Amino acid sequence: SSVGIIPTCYDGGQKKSGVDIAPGEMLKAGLATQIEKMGYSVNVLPDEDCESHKPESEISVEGSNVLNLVWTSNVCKAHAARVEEQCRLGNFALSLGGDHSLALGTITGSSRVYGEDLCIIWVDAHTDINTLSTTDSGNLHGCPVSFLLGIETHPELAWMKPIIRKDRFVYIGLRDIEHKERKIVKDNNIKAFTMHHVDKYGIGAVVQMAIDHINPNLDLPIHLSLDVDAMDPSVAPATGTPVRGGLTFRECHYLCEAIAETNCLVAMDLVEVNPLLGDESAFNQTVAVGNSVIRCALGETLL
Ligand code: DIR
Ligand code: MN
Ligand code: MN
Ligand code: MN
Repeated sequence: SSVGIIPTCYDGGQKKSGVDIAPGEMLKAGLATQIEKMGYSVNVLPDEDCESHKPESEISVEGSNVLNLVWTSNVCKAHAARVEEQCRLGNFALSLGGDHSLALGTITGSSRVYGEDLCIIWVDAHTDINTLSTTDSGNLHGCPVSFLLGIETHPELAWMKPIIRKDRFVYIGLRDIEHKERKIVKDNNIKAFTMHHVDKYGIGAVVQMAIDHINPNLDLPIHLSLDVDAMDPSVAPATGTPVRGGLTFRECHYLCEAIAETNCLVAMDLVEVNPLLGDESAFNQTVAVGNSVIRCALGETLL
């Protein structure tokens, strides 16, 4: 089988530069060859030219301090088409970001092919479910889930036509949830496993419960959206918004292995690696762990 690696070096969904050089660094560290060695054929697509998608002027949204709405929309629309193409070819669609606003495109792309069957596992320290009116930071990487689940919409993002079902969406790894986001998660009945649940039940049971919730018969396609900040900063330090108390090295690898074991995984996002945050060893460590969890999700460590 084949893996399409789709790099999009976008950093406009948040304010720290550096997240845009992650795909290049992950590829330089050997990601494509590593996946080839596992027996896949790998097609590395060119980097998206994000600068060319920058509008002459941004729009402002009333009652919102959102930044880069048009730019993010343009980049994600282009990225969605590339993910869609890989899925249509029957390839595993591996998106390398970039910040997590890219998920507006990644999941729209896969859902165009897999429709309402598509299940999402969102692994993150954060819920990323702010709306245009609840976001304090104005950073769109804190908002993609609200658009994907149809909780928020904006004419600029009308191309998304979100069809992700709330009962086929689940969080794992949460520990930094804003007050207004908590209300959105509860009001919409979205299944969420926080780090509290990981401590209480163990990662094995949490992943089992998460998969049982979205895909009990293991007959539906799964898209894994993995924000490296889900991992503990001691494991993945080079990221824009580290939060202590995250998934250990093995917990995150186990999670990816368990998802690989379902044979349902069709697409994955690896986002929020920022090689410029921290020293060289933090950088190398985070790039390496990013590549390592990707290989696990593709089944590397399974017998
Ligand atoms: C915060 C931080 N909740 C925000 N979010 C994220 O800006 O909306 N950090 N996603 O990675
Ligand atoms: Mn930049
Ligand atoms: Mn996060
Ligand atoms: Mn995120």
